[in-house]
Amino acid sequence: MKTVYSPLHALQDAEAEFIRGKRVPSFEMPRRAEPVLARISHVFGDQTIEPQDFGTGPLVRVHDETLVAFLSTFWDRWSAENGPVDAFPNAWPPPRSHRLKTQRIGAELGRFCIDMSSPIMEGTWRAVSASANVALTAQASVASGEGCAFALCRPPGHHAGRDYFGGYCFINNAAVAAQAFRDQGATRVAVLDVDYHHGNGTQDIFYGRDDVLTVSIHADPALEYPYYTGYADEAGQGAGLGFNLNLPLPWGTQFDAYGEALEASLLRIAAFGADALVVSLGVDTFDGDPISKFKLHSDDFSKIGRAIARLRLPTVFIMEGGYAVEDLGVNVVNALSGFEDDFAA
Ligand code: SP5
Ligand code: ZN
Repeated sequence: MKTVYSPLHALQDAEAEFIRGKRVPSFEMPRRAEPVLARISHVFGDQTIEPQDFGTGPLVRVHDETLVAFLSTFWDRWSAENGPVDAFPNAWPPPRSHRLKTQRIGAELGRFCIDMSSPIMEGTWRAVSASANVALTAQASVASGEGCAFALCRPPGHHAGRDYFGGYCFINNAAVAAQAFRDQGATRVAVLDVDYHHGNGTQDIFYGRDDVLTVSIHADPALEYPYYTGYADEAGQGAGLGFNLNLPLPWGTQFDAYGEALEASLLRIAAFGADALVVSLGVDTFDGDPISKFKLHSDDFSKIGRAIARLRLPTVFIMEGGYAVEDLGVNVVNALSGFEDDFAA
């Protein structure tokens, strides 16, 4: 399988995030890409390419222009006032407030940023736009008949919504890729999100639409980030009603129950009649993951890949979460090679 990768990801290098009041080293770090890249070249050989530059056009197809403008200009404004300090919000607009009246930089940060895990630093925009270009290059490769491709995206994307960012995510790489398929003539596109956390951003972007089916298998949001979305009763709205499927699962979930949710997801996607598939591939469902509580083993990721291959759809895999860095390469590549083994067969 062809992999798209950009070394610019390393420019997003957060020193810290805040968990339970504590400032801790960020779980989402540049080092995450290294074992994945190493395992890719070990298993697939030298099929790694650099992204092309698609500019911001494809990004504003799924995000508000205000978010894209904010992310691309924030650092210059912030660092002029505050010096080279990683930016975290310290205020958020409460419900029923005048969220648009102030243009003070910290206040603007609070209206776009939903949490304290996703600091903006000098290289953030270059890393984030490279990550989106990685996704778009993989999508273009699949659209031109490649069958499948892997976008080794960093930072990840699935928590970024139409007009907000957080959860280590700034631009929704999977949504950008899905929309690119639509804009190039695909009638129906499915996004399958297997990251441990609900793909709230992807859901948000496509919630009112029936041309992009969003399916997410994740930890029960009553227990886990992102807490406020990801429940089973969120089915879409308006024309999109019936085109969002959430499959929340309890802490401790092993492959038996996970596999059943996966089968239900694949049945829904097959019934939808998708022309193309985007997989938000998080492997933080691994039992050794430091921030998660599912119990999948490395060989279970091969099963996930093989199951997805049965859809026989042009497929772009987009890297999302996964924080057990030592095992990341094997887990990600098990999913990809499981897919490829059964896809070709
Ligand atoms: C892309 C992605 O996987 N983003 C995940 C963002 C999760 N941020 C909240 C982390 C909360 C961790 N709580 C458990 C602490 C265990 N020591
Ligand atoms: Zn995750």
